[in-house]
Amino acid sequence: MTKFQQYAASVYSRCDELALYSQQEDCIDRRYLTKQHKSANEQVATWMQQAGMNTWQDEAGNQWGGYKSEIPEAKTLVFGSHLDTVPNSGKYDGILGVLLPISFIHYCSDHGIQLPFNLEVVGFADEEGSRFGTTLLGSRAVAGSWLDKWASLKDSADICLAQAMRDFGLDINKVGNAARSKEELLAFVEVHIEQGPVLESKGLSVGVVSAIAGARRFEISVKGNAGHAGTVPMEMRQDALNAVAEMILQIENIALESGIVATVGKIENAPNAVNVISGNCLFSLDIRSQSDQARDNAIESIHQSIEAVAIRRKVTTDIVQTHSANAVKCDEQLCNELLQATKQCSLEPLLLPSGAGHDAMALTNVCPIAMLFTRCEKGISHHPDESITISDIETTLNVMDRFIQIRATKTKSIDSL
Ligand code: HGY
Ligand code: MN
Ligand code: MN
Repeated sequence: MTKFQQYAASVYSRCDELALYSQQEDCIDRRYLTKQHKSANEQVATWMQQAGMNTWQDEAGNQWGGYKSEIPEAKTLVFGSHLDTVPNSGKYDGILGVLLPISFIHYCSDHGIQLPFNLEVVGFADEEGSRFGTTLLGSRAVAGSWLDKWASLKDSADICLAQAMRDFGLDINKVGNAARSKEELLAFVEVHIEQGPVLESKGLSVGVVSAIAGARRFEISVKGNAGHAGTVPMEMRQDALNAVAEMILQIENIALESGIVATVGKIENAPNAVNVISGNCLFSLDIRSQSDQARDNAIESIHQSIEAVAIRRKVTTDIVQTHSANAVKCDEQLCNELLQATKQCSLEPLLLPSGAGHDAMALTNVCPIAMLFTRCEKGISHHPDESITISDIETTLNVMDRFIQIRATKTKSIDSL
């Protein structure tokens, strides 16, 4: 048992509590600018206040908490992750990275611990992109890389982002005020479940992230010719769904050959009737790689393959890119400090890449970034079976504690120069 045992238990039970804020009865589904997002922000703000933090919500809907240093003009070390989820998600993706640092700060408050830098925790409002398709909206607002064209993004109910912000009580014209300056930030460190099997396979509770895979996302529409399932001969059909089926298998082959990952996760078909040949299809495509060049080469091959299928099957296509984030290397000094902190906890230090995307990617152009992974059972994520242990939460808190002590010592020595 360590000094963080009760704080770890609190993180674990609060993940259960936050899971209740969902737009679906039978699974976790919390999306940007919904009433569940608002309630989750309010609940997290309450926990932040109980931890002795002052709280505010920024103009993009991100929830913030601050634990100020007594040193005037101190710079700020930010921890955080996202509070939104994918549909039918687990309880820990993003959430752990918000609740764990809040509990660490609660420990600091309880013990009157003062630091030579401010600590802040942010709950980003939209990392998954589940509602509007484009991801990292909250963190890109903080990074000052919000795009005006996003105002017209629409959700499945045809509500545009600007209207959804108004309904939430935000003004999209003020989202620029959410941007933080380079001068005030020391670093951004994101604690996150690994969402993969490596830590578990090595019997490790935590790992330090070396780099985050780059991603590009597309929406691909395929237009054929609807028709009677009984009367149109096979050789005369322009079947959109069959064309998409062939495209998806070709995408899978290209991904296997090029060592990248490609996922078609969403598909819509119209008119979607048992006795009607498909006339229109819309499907998503998510492509990732640790190498932007490998990713982009594979995308070029995929585009060519899609066009070849379309010509042969006499259907037309329209490919729209909805997201692009290049691969990001984590800050070397921060990684070394996290590895050192891991060793100080008598744990085997491990540096590993992240195949998943994270908010930290967006912050890399305003401050140095790093990530600390916590083991999750069987690497399962984006699924209700996502699972972690209180013991691994406690270990992560211990590593965070050591990391902050390393940082504080360095900051004091720099300040004393
Ligand atoms: O899709 C991802 O990599 C992240 O979970 N948003
Ligand atoms: Mn996720
Ligand atoms: Mn995540």
